[in-house]
Formats: sequence, structure tokens, C-alpha cells
Amino acid sequence: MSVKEIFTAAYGAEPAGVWAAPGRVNLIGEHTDYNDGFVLPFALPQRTLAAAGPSPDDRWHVCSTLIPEPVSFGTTAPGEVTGWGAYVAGVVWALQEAGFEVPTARIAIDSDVPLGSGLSSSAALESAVLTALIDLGGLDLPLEKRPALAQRAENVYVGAPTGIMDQSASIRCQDGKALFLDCRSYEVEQIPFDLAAEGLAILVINSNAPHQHVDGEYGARRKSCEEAAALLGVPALRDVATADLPAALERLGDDVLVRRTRHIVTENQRVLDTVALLRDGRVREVGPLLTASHASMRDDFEITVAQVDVAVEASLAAGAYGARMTGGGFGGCVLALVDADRADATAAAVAGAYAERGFTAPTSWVAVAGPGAARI
Ligand code: GAF
Repeated sequence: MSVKEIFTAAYGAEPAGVWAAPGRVNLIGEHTDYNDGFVLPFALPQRTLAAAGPSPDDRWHVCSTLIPEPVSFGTTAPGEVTGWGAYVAGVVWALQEAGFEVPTARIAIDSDVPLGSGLSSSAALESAVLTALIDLGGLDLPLEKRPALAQRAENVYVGAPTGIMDQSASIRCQDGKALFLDCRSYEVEQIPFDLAAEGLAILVINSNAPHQHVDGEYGARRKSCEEAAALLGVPALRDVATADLPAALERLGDDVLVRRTRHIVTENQRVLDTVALLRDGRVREVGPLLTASHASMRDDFEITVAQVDVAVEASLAAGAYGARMTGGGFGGCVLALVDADRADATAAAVAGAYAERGFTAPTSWVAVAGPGAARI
């Protein structure tokens, strides 16, 4: 059934339209967003669809192929709608809180963004609903201001202390481009990212190890970074220059804060170095930066798990130029930069390494940069 048909079956009417918002893969720049730093995601072809139309009453009604129970709510406040529906209610709340007159609506959701895999299924849901409501209500909210509103829905309504990357990727990415985002100024540069033209591919390997960032570990990393910035007397770790890092680490002393800070400062630099290489068309040379990013997440930020470490090692052993975990961590996906004609062999090598260790089999595919949220 198409999402239009799902809408019609649920509400007995035609939707006014269908909106789509993608999941994302972050090429590099992990946990840098809430440190006012730099990220470089691209949008996946996998996306969340929202068929939407006006509501006959003063409530919002939402159904989804992903959950059995439809959700219905009126003017709402954080804590009222929980679970999956909170992402939708949170968007309505954030729009209203920002002073917009949000049209009540009926919405049907469908998605092929893998859930809980670090590919931003929640941001895709928020962004699809946000884009639909903005269009339905004719709301005047420019593209560059939308991610912060969706982030507020997630931070305050859902209660997950995430940064701005995922919503920015889902809303601001463009077809065939990677999004170089300054998470302090929200300035972006669209970096051409056509790997096929270079005979290259990004292989995404879903470790299928459970991923969950609405938990203590993500919040603990964020707290450590804030604590380190406060001790160093800077607004955010973004303000520690690479050249000043050794002195900053000396001042911090505490081993955990030292390692968290080293990850953020070196990761920001790796994003800048990656962007410089991509601008020059030197794509293969990005590989070692990806692998260094993984080592930093594994050893300094301590957010990887055995399955993602094995996927990185097996990809490199199979000849990948570089590989790293992508997303919040504690499971989720790995990306590997490979020659396009080596993608299948790399996926098979990772599957073999998983089988040897008795891990649940991984799922792999080649990801191509797709468009951001829009009416379709
Ligand atoms: C999750 C968060 F939602 C992002 O804001 C970002 O911090 C990411 O983890 C890590 O880079 O996806």
C-alpha cells in the first residue's frame, strides 16, 4: 500500500499531499554538533513519507505503518504524548511555541529508514511532519531556521539531548552533495559528492547491534564536553584550536575529560581536512581521516561496540580506503570508502568476520547522496 492509500484507508479521504524527508549518513564529524563544531552528512535515499491533509476537528491525528496504535492529540505540552507520537506532537508544539498558527491535520506515516540504526529515523520523521505542516499552513519559516525547531521538538518534547546535525541533514541536504555544516552559525556549503564518477562508493554496513541514544551515555558525553569547555573557559570545545590542544589537555588533567576533548578537537580538524580534500577532488585521500575518526571514537570518546569495530577492521582488511562508525554510537552503522567494484566483496568480508564471531549478520548497501525534505 502506498502512503496515500494508507491515508485514505485510515481517514476515508484523499490527502492534500505527500511530503518526504530522508535519513542520513554522516561522512565525518561525530558528536561535534553539540560542541558548536563541524559535520559533513549526506542524505540517504531511504526516507520517511508523510501523507497529510486538513483535520475535521481541532486535533492532530497520526497513523503509521510502523506502529499499531494511531495517535490523536490537541494543543499539547511536553510529557503529554509519549513514545513514537512524541516526535510528531513535539513538532506541533515547537511550531506553536515559536508563535506559528499550526493547522490541525490528519497524517499517515510510512518509512524505509532503518529504525534504531544511527541513520536518523527520528529526525526524518520530525522533518517530514514539519515540512508537511509548514506547507499545509503556508507558514513562513525559511529552510535554514527549520532544523533548530525540529531539534527543539526532540530536545524538549521527546527529551533526547541531541545536537542539530540530523535535522539539518534531513532538511538541508541536496541531491549528489554532502552538507558541510557549521553547527554554530548554521552556515552550510554544499560539497559535490558524486563518488560513482570516481569509481568509488560508500558502503553502509548496519551492524544490527541495537542502537539507542536516548540513554545515559549520549547525555554523559555531552556533559563531559560542557564540563571541559567550562574548565577551559571557552563557550564550547569548538573554540579550542588544534594548535592549542596540547596545552588545553594539560590544563584539564582529568583523564576522561582529556580524551573526550581530544576527540572533539581532532574530529573538528578532520572534518575541515576532509572538506578541503573533497573540494580538491582528492576523494581517496579522505580514507585515512575516516579511519582516524573511528580510532578516536573507539579510544577517546568510547562510543563504539565490538560489532562496529569488527566491521571497520574487516572493511580495511578487504581493501577499503577508510572506514568508521557513523552516528551517535553504541551500535548502529559503519561506512567504508571503497572502490565501487569492491563493494560486494567488502560486504562479504564483513559478513564473514561477523559469522566467525557469532554476531548477528550485518546488512550492507551502497549509499548514494539523495535530496533533503520536500513535497513529492
Ligand atoms: C546523534 C545525534 F542526534 C546528533 O545530534 C549527533 O550528535 C550524532 O548523534 C553524533 O554525531 O545522531
